[in-house]
Amino acid sequence: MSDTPTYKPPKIWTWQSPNGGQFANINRPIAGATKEQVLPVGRHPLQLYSLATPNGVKVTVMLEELLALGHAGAEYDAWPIRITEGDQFGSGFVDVNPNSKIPALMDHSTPTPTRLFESGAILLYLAEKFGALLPKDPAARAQALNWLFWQMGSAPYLGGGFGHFYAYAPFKIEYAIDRFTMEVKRQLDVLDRHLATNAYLAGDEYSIADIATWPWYGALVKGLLYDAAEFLQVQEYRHVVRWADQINERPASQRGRMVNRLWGEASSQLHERHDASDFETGTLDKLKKPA
Ligand SMILES: N[C@@H](CCC(=O)N[C@@H](CS)C(=O)NCC(=O)O)C(=O)O
Repeated sequence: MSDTPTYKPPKIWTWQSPNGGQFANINRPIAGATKEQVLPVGRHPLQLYSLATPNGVKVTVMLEELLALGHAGAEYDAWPIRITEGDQFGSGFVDVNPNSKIPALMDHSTPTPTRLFESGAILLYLAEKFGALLPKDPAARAQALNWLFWQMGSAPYLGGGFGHFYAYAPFKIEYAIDRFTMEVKRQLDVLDRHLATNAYLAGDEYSIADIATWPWYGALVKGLLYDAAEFLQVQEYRHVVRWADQINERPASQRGRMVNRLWGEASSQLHERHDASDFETGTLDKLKKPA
């Protein structure tokens, strides 16, 4: 191994900020709000506070899929939370998600408003609320939940582990990159073996398990995450690639990935979403036009 370990942890860790890593300016060892910031509320019962990161788009894809299925009650307002500017530490956001991470959702249609955080919990809540995208058959439903929770437990190794050390850390550490590359390739192989004999993660039906997993592992094999397709030799996972290509074509999936996206091609960004027609007009364009 080419790295020589030089760091000897002190007896007591102290916070030395910033540490030079990308996003280091938003990392803190304490929870809670740092500033008063009221969240905007639009006209729909569902108010989403998010950003088009892999965890964020799970929810916008879900809402767009529900709307495509004809569930008008899934209409929503989506407000961007600029995590690099610390919006997740605003008092209003912390009231919705004490964990200060996107996505966060408020459902104002319940007798008292329901606050929702953790993307997996939000997907399950919406699937149950609308009776959609979660198989009704108990055995298939169990499979969907297995894979939904597999994703929730596995993706931090891909994002916080592999992605962090391969793409974002201020210097490359062979030990860390090796450790997390090994795990991510193992995870891809888990998916690949399952998708060799299953159209979707829960079997024949597209479900919240696929909606949760595509933005991480689907995007990875499509070369959309961490510029790591060659490094990981993603083409070897051909059943994952087949599944990723299939989901990539879904119009609701494409729409969902645009919502609260603040970077990339202008045509791929819809900063705020309040109505289905926003996809035609584009809030980015609206924001650019003089009032
Ligand atoms: N387990 C959470 C993870 C959410 C998460 O990590 N969100 C990131 C963006 S993908 C975030 O808000 N980061 C801001 C921060 O850590 O301050 C979920 O699935 O909802």
